[in-house]
Amino acid sequence: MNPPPRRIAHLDMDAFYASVELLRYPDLRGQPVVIGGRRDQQPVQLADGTRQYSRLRDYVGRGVITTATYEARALGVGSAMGVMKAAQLAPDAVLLPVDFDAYRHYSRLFKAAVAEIAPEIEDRGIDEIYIDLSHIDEASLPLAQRIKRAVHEATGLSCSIGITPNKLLSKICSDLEKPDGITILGLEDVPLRIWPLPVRKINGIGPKATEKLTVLGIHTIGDLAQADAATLQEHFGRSYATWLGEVCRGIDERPVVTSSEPKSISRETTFERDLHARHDRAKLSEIFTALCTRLAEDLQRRAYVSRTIGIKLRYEDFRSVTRDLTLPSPTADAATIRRAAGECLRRVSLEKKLRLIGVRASALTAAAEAAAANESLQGELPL
Ligand code: TTP
Ligand code: MG
Ligand code: MG
Repeated sequence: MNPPPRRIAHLDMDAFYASVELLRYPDLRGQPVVIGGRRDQQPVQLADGTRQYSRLRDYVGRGVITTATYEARALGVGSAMGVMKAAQLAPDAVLLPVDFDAYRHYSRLFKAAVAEIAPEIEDRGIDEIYIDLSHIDEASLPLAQRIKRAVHEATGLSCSIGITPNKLLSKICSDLEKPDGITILGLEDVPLRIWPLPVRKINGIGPKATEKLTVLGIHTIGDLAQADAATLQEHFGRSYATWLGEVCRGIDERPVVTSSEPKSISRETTFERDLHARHDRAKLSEIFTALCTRLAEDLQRRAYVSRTIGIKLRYEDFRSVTRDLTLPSPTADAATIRRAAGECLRRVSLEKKLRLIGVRASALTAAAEAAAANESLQGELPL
């Protein structure tokens, strides 16, 4: 069996710190706002219930802007700019102090919301993640829309998503239609969509390399694709030149590295029409077995074994029940999971019709670890 073609998303929150601030100061929506003040720039609540905000023009100090709303960016203000310099461009813009605790809170919320839909996540910092969508059976556009909706429901915030065959292109794409954008590209779109972009859009071509490329007359990614390999090698050395030659063609094989260990992996399905355990027995059984098989495949692909198998049922009246069963030894085997889930099913009422059925594997350990533990156990057995 061939693995499915890679489908990688990059998701980046829009004007992240500023957007979190607007959640608590919604009266600032639509205005130029920059984040980067000190505590004494905290808004003041007035007796009449309105708030008084600090303005850039009143700022004195050496502070730097972390980010700005898109309205402020339209005035030329942005990340990493000195606050006093920004004050010259946008004197009336509102200045707010940073609140990292709040940003970390919303960072956790949006990542958890995405993980509910697509658990193979590589954390790339406070406001961005890569997501491996290769094993999700849904077209890219509705999937991206569903992820954006989940993020918005969990946080009230918008984000932008790029979906392509690899991390390199997805990182570029999540930025192309910001804010609130979705950009989906295949390798065949690289000449049309990627080549016109400046070389610095490639993650890994920094200011220094950009400057050297400019001197060589290479401004766009397309210029880079046309460039003479020997010349590049002469100026950048072999390995960086080889890398430049690949990235300008949209080639990038880096895997999505999921660092955080999942607590559980589950598969569930909502039926097109409610099903009854007795009358629709054959159909239900088929769906149930398929879920167990897919769960086993999820475990195997991610190299986990599970000790606790559980089920979730949602009845036609939206009431849900769960049951689980702990096994004598961890497994990633479809038939074992199916048997355990079947045991759980015997312990719930099947009188009412069902809307949804799900299977969950928890108490996970890395398969290699479990095998090693098993071996050392056997080693200790008296023969
Ligand atoms: P970014 O994702 O680069 O920017 P952003 O989310 O503010 O805006 P965009 O819509 O273009 O993605 O960075 C995420 C957060 O990291 C940003 O809200 C503030 C912080 N940050 C800094 O503190 N300093 C910086 O120089 C940058 C670039 C970001
Ligand atoms: Mg962002
Ligand atoms: Mg970011």
